[in-house]
Amino acid sequence: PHDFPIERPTQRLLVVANRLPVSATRRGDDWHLELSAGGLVSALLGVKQNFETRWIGWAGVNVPDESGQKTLAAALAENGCFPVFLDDVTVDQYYNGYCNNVLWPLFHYIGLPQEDRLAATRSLQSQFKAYKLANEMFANAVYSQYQDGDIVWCHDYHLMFLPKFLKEKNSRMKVGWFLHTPFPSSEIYRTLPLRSELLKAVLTADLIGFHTYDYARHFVSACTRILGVEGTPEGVEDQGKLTRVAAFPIGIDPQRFIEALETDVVKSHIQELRARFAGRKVMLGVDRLDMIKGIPQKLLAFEKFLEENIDWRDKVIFVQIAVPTRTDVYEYQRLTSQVHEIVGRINGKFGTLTTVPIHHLDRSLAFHELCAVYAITDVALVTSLRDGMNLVSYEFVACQTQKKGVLILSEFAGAAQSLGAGAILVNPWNVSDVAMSIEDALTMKEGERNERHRHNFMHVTTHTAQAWADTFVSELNDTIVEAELRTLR
Ligand code: ADQ
Repeated sequence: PHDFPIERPTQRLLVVANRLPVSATRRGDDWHLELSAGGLVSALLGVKQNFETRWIGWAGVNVPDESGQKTLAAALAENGCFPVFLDDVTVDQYYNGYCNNVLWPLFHYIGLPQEDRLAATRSLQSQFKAYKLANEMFANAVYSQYQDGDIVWCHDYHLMFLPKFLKEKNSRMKVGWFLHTPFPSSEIYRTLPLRSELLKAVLTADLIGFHTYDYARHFVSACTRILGVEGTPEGVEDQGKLTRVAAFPIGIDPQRFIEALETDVVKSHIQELRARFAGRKVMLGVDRLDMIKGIPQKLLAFEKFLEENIDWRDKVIFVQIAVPTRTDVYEYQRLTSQVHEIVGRINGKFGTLTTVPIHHLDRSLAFHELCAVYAITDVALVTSLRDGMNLVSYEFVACQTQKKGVLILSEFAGAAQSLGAGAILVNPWNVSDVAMSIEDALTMKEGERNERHRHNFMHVTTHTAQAWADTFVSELNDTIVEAELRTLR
């Protein structure tokens, strides 16, 4: 009966994250925008095909003047981005303070501020106030874009109050929330003052997602123990209202890496690096310089390996790329000096006139450089003390189509649950264990390397970022439909 397809309006997806996927720099009256190609950005480029996506978040710059705000908003709007303007005080209290000095360490089992972080504890109340206020500003920005039928997807620990503020504005809004970090055991979560308020706020969402089943389970038990609500196989139920809680493991866009390896720029970079490191096995670490990534522990393990394996001293090089982040937070400054000190000591001890065992870089790499260095690596070392997922391990696997190198992976990264069978799993706190794993990895036979790589490559190429985003969004749609049916019954 239909001779032509029925035109359905494309559903709109509002993605809300602390940071927009572009960074803005002021150039006189104009703005220069640069796409930051993180995991979340490439994941959501995929859903773009089915949805009209809009981003809402902070542009990472303080723009105090109204005319600057106007021109920036106009430039961003052309790229589907809508800014939240945060002043320096809010950034300090909300972002550096409550997000990065309280929630981030707590969710990664480092605990609440104490000793030298005690100064921050005294202002915890005011940081919490700023956190709520910032979340309200995000809610206003979302609401000014919102149209009936839109789906709102909130991201990460920065925005735990956002679902509540959005539902207060419009209870029919479809709201999902996804946490990119681990959710810790309820025994550590419950140390947080004002723990209930945060949980209640998140529970107003329709769907709550985590990387692993364990994080989801920890969240549900925090809710049942602290709020006294009921945990069900589907999520959390409070007086007849169900909030769906489930695991949605993220992935990468593997094609982007596989295709890059075929480009001339990456190929010539691979040649250069091969020549530079000729005659030596290459070990690699790529991390933000963060206390959760276990960089000092990994360096100590490498030191122990060199101490115990004299023959390997001039046959291996360890390239550690450590991007500085959150440089305003004291803990991160201290970590940088600690890492530099260990690198200096090891290079001093084992270096020769012509070479040093650790090649340490305090900076980020361009995409083509990153692909090349992943491709020439024999052993990747991912030794996070805790990590929501860890995409570096996925990216390494995607770039190893030729070499089939070995991945040493921390048990405490979410990725251990997906790449565990192909990687060598380690406890990063056990320096001897990691040192022995380095030896095993460097001497592993080709047959075993191929088999392990095959397993990991299969996972990385099937559990992609696009699949992750599609699953979350369609589950969110279904959750709403189910809820509506329940109210009709
Ligand atoms: P991150 O803690 O940032 O992410 P990760 O998942 O490894 O950790 O992602 C880092 C990204 O930054 C990767 O795409 C990587 O290529 C890039 N990157 C890191 N160092 C770099 C360097 N020196 N140069 C260039 N690029 C670099 C948080 C959580 C993780 C979770 C992700 C996604 O902490 O556990 O996997 O979000 O949910």
